[in-house]
This record gives sequence, structure tokens and C-alpha cells, in this order.
Amino acid sequence: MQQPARSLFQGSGRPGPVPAGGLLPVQHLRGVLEGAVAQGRARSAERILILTHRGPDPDALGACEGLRHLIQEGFGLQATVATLGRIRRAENLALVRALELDLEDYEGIDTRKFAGVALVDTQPEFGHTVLPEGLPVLAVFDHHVPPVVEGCEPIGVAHRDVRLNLGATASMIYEYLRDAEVPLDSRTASALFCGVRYDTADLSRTNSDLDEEAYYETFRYADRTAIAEIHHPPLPRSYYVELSNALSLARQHGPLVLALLGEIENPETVAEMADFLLRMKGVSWVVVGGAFEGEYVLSLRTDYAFGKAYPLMERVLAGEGSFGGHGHIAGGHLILEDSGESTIKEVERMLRANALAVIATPPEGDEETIPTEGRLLSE
Ligand SMILES: [Mn+2]
Repeated sequence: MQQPARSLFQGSGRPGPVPAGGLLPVQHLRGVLEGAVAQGRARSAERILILTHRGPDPDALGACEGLRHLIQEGFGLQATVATLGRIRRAENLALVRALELDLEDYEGIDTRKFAGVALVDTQPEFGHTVLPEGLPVLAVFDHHVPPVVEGCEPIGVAHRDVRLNLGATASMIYEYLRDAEVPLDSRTASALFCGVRYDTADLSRTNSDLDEEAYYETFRYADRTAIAEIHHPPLPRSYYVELSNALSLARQHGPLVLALLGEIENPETVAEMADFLLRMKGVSWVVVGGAFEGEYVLSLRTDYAFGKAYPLMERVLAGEGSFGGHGHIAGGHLILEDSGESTIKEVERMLRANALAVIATPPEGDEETIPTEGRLLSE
């Protein structure tokens, strides 16, 4: 197995990081960041830049905020959180607003001010993660399976903490704060709580003791009004327009609900509708798609009995576009040749045919065939 020379914690599958030389992870991290800041001082590059994946979710935002708190209050260093891609999902917007998170736009940052990058809820090797040129990646905190790129070694990161057994990156950051004995203020506690809450579905999708501890401990200090507002955020009128559109276009084909929506106003619609439609009794998987700004975006959900989302998305896209996913959730997108209605229709015909091909092969002994026209939800 290839490992970057300086990585200490590439602990794939291990219960947690292996501290080097008896140091706690947080002590090791402190040494790495202090060293980089000391080196950067001569050219006034003393801040740490905290980044995450494009279109950050609550776990990414919570972990960013927690890490900022650790670096500033625990280590006495300065940190900036910058995000890439507009935050559109109502819950995530409410999180940023209710907690008054200070996020800079990645496109506008002056990289000369920074000694290096700390990356949370993702790894440098993931496609949805952009890093500024010329800045070293000092630390990585994540809980996703590292991507395997043939012939490509992972880049050297002084502090790489990847724990596959954790439900949320926010739980890991909570542990660092706990070990550094940094008190949680209500903003940090609320942000971390939301991260653990949404990535583990209120602890229903994890069996990690650390997730559980992080959930309860951060909840104790969280702003209850803010987290309630984040849980039930105000929704724009366009949300109801898209909901109505999705309900009228969705078709059920046996265990599958397909909703291919044509042009959409908000790319988050596809994930929101997929979550909503999967709750229908008798439905095991859902594919929702729509065209947005030159791309066709797709969201796929499966229930626990049906299995993994990733191979299903692979079959739905059949070699076109790009996609990713873990467990019962997958997302994908295709670049559209143009935004004309006929191009969108053509893509939707192809996706529908691919999805129906998955269910057209009946399980052994079951000769029932699935009608391709499907059934409207109003029928
Ligand atoms: Mn996460």
C-alpha cells in the first residue's frame, strides 16, 4: 500500500489515529501548525486557511467552525474559513445565518496571507475539492474512504487523520477540542452538533462512541433556538413550485420512483425531492434529476433493504458524466451540450431507459415485467 512519507494517521479501518511518539492527535496537530506559522512569519503568511469540499454540508461547515475555534482559542493562531460554491440548501443556509458563521469566498482569498491549508470532511485527492496552488496542505480531517487513483500517490500531508468508523468529521474535531480542553461556546457547539446530527441522522447511522459523545456534549452547549431554526428552515416560494413540479412529473415503476424535472431553479431540489420520495411505502429507490446552469444534476437514494447507491448510479449514468456516493446516497452530473429543451429531453430519455433497464431484469423466478410508462403519483 502506498503511503505519503510524512503521513502519520492514514488509519484506514483502524479505530482511530495512531498518535506518534505518545502524542495525542491534537498535540501533534498543534506542533505542525505552529511550525508552519513560524516559517510563514517572515513573509507575513501566518494564518491557517480552513477549506472543505464544494457545496459544503452541515458536517463540513460544523467541522470548519470547530477547527477555527480550536486553532484560535486552543492554539492562539489565526484562521480563516473559506467555502467554494454557493450554499443553497435551506438547512445549510439557515445554519450559516442562525450561527452567523464568518465564511469567506474561496475565489476572493489572498493566498499570500496563509501559512498553509487545513482540509475538513474531504481529502486532497477528491475531485470535488479544490486547493490553492502553492500552499501546503498541513492537515486533513475526514471520515470518507480515500479515493484510489491509479498511478497517483496521495500527496504528503503532515497531519492526516482519516477515520472510516466515524459518522461525522465534526465528531473528530469535537475530540480535538475536548483533548485540548478548549471550552465550547454556543456557536461552536451548535455548529458541531448540526454536523454530527445530519451526518449520522441523529445517531441512527453510526455505532461510534465518539459520535455519541460528541452529539450529547455539543448539544449541552448548543443554542437550542438556532438548532431548531436550522432543522425547520424557512423555505423560499420556489421550493413549493419545484415540489409541485416534482410531484406531477414523478412516476413509479414498481420499487423505483423516477422524477426527471427538466429545467430547475435550485440544484438542491434533486436531493431534497429524492429524500422526500424515498419515504413512500413500497419504494426502494429513487432517481431525481434536473437541468441547472448547463449541467444535468442527479440524485439517487436507496433504502436499507435495497442496497448501495453507488453501483446503481453507475448503471443509471452508463459511462456518461461523473458521480460519487456512499451508502444509500449518490449524486451525479452530466454536462449538457446546450440548454435547449430537446437536449434536456434526450438526456432524460437516456437516464430513464438506463434506470428501467436495472429493474427490467427480474430476480430469478419472478417473471413480472415493469411497465415502462410507470404510474403517476396522482393515479
Ligand atoms: Mn461528513
